[in-house]
Amino acid sequence: MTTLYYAVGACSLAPHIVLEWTGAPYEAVRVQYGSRELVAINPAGAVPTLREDDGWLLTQAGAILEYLSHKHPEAGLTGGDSLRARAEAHRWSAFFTSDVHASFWPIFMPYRYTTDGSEAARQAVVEAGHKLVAKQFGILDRHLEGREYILDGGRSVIDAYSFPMIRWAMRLLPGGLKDFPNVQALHDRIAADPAVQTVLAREAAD
Ligand SMILES: N[C@@H](CCC(=O)N[C@@H](CS)C(=O)NCC(=O)O)C(=O)O
Repeated sequence: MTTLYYAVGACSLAPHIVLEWTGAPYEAVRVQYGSRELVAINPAGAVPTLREDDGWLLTQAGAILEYLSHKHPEAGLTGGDSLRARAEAHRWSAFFTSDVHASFWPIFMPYRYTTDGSEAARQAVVEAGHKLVAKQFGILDRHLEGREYILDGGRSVIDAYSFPMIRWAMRLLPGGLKDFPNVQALHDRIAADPAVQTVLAREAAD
């Protein structure tokens, strides 16, 4: 059986949702970042980490999501199979990995971005992070104008990828999503899905 190692509320929420969407059996194992258990499986100590029952391991959220979408084509989560559809899926996956996820790092770990240990310096880094996140959410919001989902081919793994990051923005941006109504609508659409509610309840209950 496929096993997903996840941490509550982390980006691993995306493959957790996708596994639920596929309807195939899987095991979700809650871990702590950097724990001995996780480092033994993934030396980076990070989630998501996916393991197949022959021992094959896959890390990196974007790669895991692409793998799951092609492993379960019947679930219809690739966003389309044409050359351009695949390129668009890759483009938006890279956007979430490199632009959106990375823009949260100064907020989550401001001490990594300054050698000044003062509270004022830490706060300045966090505020710079807020600006970066807002810039990326502005791009996503404009893209979503008039769309239900991120890719032309309908609901896809890329929507699942956006979901944990949208939740972070709701919690961490000073104005939440008030300037991003299309992102709010995407959030509400995904959050209303019964499979997503199942996963959120599981992560909250563990
Ligand atoms: N580039 C990796 C980043 C994974 C990552 O940093 N995940 C976070 C949770 S959202 C984590 O496990 N952080 C713990 C750490 O880096 O120590 C990916 O996209 O999968």
